[in-house]
Amino acid sequence: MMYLLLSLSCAPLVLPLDCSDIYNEDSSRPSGVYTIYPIGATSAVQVNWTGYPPSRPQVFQRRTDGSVNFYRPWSQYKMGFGNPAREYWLGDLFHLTLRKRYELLVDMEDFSGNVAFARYSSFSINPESDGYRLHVSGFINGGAGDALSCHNGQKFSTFDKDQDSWAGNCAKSYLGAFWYNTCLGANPNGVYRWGADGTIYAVGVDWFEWKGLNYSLKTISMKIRPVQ
Ligand SMILES: [Ca+2]
Repeated sequence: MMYLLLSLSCAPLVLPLDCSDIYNEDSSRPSGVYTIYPIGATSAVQVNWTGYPPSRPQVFQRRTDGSVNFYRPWSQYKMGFGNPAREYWLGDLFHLTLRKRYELLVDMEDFSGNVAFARYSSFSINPESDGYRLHVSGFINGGAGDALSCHNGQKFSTFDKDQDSWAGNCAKSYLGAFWYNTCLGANPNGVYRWGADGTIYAVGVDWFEWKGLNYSLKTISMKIRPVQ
């Protein structure tokens, strides 16, 4: 019994908040899927740990091949879904961005092998009680242009929770879930299509300032990293 008590008292009590905490604990860990705890022991979330130093970003959204359906209700976007190693949405970004200051990097690729990015020096999300409202600023152009600033200050909307600034329902009209305004400059959670497709306007994985709203990207990922 004494041994058990000693073992418990010596057990590591620090749970990782994010990937930088995983790195700080043991930088030699291999790449793979690890568990983080954004708000404590009962908040386990799986993330894809790349093994890079903590200055490298942590992905919270990724599209790569259309393998996951992103047309999902509020409860799914709150909880997270998909496969951390491929296409996924991490869920509850409020708690992820609560304790540190973060910047945002959006990487994208078209079906011709061209790549571009958009970077934002400040990124945070309000609690669910305020609709996971987006705060993004400090745009830096990596060739993609700025399709996100028009979403700044908006609440998150899904087809079953219309919190956009349009009289209609942006999530239903554009088949995604996002911080829709009236409605969109970017639709990263839209329908996965294969490049140029104007059959149904603006329902694809679009980034207006780079490829327009009738071109669905091959890949897009949204990732954050702590800033000093
Ligand atoms: Ca509306």
